[in-house]
Amino acid sequence: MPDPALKTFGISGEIQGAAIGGEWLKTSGKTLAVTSPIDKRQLGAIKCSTPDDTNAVIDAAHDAYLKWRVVPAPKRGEFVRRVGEKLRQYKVELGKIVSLEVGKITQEAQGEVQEMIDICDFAVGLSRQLYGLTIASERPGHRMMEQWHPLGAIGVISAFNFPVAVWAWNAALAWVCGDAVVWKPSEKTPFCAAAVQNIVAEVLKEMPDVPPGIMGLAIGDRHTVGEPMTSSHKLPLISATGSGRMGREIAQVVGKRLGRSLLELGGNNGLILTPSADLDLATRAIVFAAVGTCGQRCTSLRRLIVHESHKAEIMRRLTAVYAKLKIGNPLNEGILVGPLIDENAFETMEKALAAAKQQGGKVTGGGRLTDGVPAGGAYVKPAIVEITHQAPITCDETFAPILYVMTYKNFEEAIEIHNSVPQGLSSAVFTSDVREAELFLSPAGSDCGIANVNIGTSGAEIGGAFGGEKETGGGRESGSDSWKVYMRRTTNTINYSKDLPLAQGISFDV
Ligand code: UN1
Repeated sequence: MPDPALKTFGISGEIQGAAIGGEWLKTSGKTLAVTSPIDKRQLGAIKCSTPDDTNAVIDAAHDAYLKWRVVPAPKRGEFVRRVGEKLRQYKVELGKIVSLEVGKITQEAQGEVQEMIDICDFAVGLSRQLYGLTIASERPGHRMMEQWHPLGAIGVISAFNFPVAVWAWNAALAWVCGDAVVWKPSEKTPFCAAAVQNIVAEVLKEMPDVPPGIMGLAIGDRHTVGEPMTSSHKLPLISATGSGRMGREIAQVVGKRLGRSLLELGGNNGLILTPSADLDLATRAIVFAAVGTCGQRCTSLRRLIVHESHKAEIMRRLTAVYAKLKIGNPLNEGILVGPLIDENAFETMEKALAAAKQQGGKVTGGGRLTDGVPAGGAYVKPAIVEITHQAPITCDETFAPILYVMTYKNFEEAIEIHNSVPQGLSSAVFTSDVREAELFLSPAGSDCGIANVNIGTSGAEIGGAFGGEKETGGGRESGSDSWKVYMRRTTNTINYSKDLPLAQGISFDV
């Protein structure tokens, strides 16, 4: 019996692995069993996309783009508005599928769907604000301006941990910008993607003038889906979320054909806890960021850089909260931490903790939890590791609830420790001292794409640009002016005089 939430979206048994709008292709790739991290229960199966299927989706997206690009942007916004409406309607059911496939607690799963709704709203407004500049020309009787035009079909490669929101950040913007979208979801979350495909298909049905190919989906591995996408000239932008290894590979393939890539890769997010910090606020922020989503957000807090005067007190508070954390079936009311995505993730956590111990770390917590949790899932006790910042393991992003706690003596040193890792996604300082706060946000402060004051590292709103520097890949998605990467800019100079003066005062009489 399929879960009722899956039934809502017509998902049961084995489904096809590729779709163009509401039409599911007859895919013939390998069969992939879809299981839930909650209890290893099989939810169904997918017949994956072959390279030919993937190319069919890309071709359809390209053809759709040719039509979509000339639809007025506010009309494109109307399509996105309706997608947002449908998402409101299906928030609970789609959230349930996110919980089933990722193991997120209900609150966080629905929060993820809310991010989709929010970015749709943002994009609808944006559809009337794709502004270009007018520029003063140096020549008499001339006018200069810039216009933003649609770019093409966009490839979106998303990760398991935010299986629907990150796609929406890209798709909602891409659509109002006049682009089509081809989506490769994680193989761990194919039903989330199938559900979203069917939700958007309902809107396409209501709006027969919209070319269905703007919503393309191909499910499969890097060979059958990823590579056809990254190497296709019909996808001028590849937006990818995932590991550093994956990002490097994508950047090379896309770079080779001089395409654009928007990369959102690993984070190794730090929080500086200063002597003037409000410890009540900080404790709550640290716990949510470190153990929320079982430590599997790109923005999860991994490093707590605490002033030595607060070390004992914050350890006392954190260990007390950790001891009573409700860990278990994420669908149950009151549970705050669900399972890791799979056994591999568990092994990776175990290895990181072993390395931390070997490098002088003192580990509290960690290890498998078997009592009071569904059998089959990889449930763990979140770990706190007291360790020096010189320990190499603290430079790794381990997708699990491990919090490294390290101390500092003066604020400049704290910033140095903070910036000493290869990644640069999210960061935070807890302080009541305006000088420390401003220094942290200044050019000499945090080197991350996201820098917060008295807020944790995770749980960013959609209105800001999301992404980071260094090995995080440099991409920016979601709010602010991130939309510009989904468009091409043209600079136009118009001569309304009866002369032909050349720029730079050049005379060239013929
Ligand atoms: C991610 O983990 O890839 O800021 C995205 C956050 C969420 C998005 C995380 N809004 O934690």
